[in-house]
Amino acid sequence: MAKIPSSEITDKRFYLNRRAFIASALAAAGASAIVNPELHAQQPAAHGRRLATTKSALSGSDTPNTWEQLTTYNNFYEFGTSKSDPALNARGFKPKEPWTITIEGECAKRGTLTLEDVLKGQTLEDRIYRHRCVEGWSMVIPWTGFPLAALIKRCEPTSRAAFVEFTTLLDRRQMPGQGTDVLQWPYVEGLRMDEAMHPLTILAVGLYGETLPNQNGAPLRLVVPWKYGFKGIKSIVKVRFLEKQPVSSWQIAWPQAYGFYANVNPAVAHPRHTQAVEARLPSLFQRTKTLPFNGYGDQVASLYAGMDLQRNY
Ligand SMILES: Nc1nc2c(c(=O)[nH]1)N[C@H]1C(S)=C(S)[C@@H](COP(=O)(O)O)O[C@H]1N2
Ligand SMILES: [Mo]
Repeated sequence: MAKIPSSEITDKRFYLNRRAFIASALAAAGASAIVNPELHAQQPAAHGRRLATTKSALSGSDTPNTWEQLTTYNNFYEFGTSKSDPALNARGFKPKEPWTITIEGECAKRGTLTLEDVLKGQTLEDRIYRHRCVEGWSMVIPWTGFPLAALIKRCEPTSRAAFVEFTTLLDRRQMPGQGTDVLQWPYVEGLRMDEAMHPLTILAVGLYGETLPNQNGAPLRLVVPWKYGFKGIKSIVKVRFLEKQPVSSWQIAWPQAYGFYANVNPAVAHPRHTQAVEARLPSLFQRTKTLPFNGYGDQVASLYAGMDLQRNY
């Protein structure tokens, strides 16, 4: 049997005890206060470094989920497939210093940039965005980041660049989920150039004005608020400009369920989950109607004028 470090055993015990406690507390409370137990199954992330930020005019005004909720309920399959796995398994992840991003493809400035280079002279903004996962839950997340457009301009894409592809770090030693075949690794996502240049599209480096916790995609991840959460690729190490539409890891895994566009659309059901309603976490049963483009339609619907969004899901 593989040796389990004692720290992990302690974590596991903490987790199981906490679960049992929550289960009995829920039973005692009756069915009235149904909170998702996975939201409390792990310790929240340690706080990061405070960033110098300004509030963005593009920030929403919904009340954000708590730090605890946002750092204990995650999808990051590199660290396991259950919502509470990343908080536990990403704890030891050490993003390489300096973090480098390779710039490839149809652009003048191919090469590598460090994250420090990218952030030099860049204003960091706080933006509260709604987040909708295709699985039917939603949260409100106070990101800290900057427009993806700022990085793209600096790469000087050629006139042939019609799409941008992003790739997550591949590191089997630090990312145990990459030893499984739930997805093709490394995780790959993409955007059409106009989507990538849209002012709502950001690269996030922080949460609540502090550096990103590992489980949320440290040190750099994509956020596209009108699309399903899976477009928001984490721990990005490569940006590539392409003439043709790239193929994402989720399209490879299940093309009927995960399209390239992935615009939030209550009228197009996923084979396993309705998209008409969502559960706003932490409550599992407080359902609200899902809005087209996750409520950002006024700002982005024109990008898709004339497109059949039933076919281009
Ligand atoms: N590399 C990578 N990025 C990823 C994922 C993943 O498994 N691996 N999961 C996606 C999904 S399905 C969602 S809903 C969001 C979750 O982001 P959060 O944990 O910060 O809420 O990350 C997305 N980005
Ligand atoms: Mo998701």
